[in-house]
Amino acid sequence: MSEVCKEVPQLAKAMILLINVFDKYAKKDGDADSLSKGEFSDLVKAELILRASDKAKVDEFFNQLDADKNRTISFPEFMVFTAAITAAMKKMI
Ligand SMILES: [Ca+2]
Ligand SMILES: [Ca+2]
Repeated sequence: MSEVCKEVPQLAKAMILLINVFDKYAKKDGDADSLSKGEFSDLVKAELILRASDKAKVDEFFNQLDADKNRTISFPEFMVFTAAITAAMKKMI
């Protein structure tokens, strides 16, 4: 393998990480395509610097993200969340 092939660009790595984190939590209930409220709560508590341990806050996030109101968070809905959180983090660092 050449040096070029071994080097995965940083942004691509970040994207793969996002997919891996989503999959890790989404598959817990057997439906790997979406996050239930419990899965979303576990993900937020374990994987974010910002501790959203407050149940009301998790519920608020969940309801805002669930754009199609089917009571689960799909990967595109999750990406809206990560984009918003990343933009908020940028203001803090
Ligand atoms: Ca699931
Ligand atoms: Ca949804």
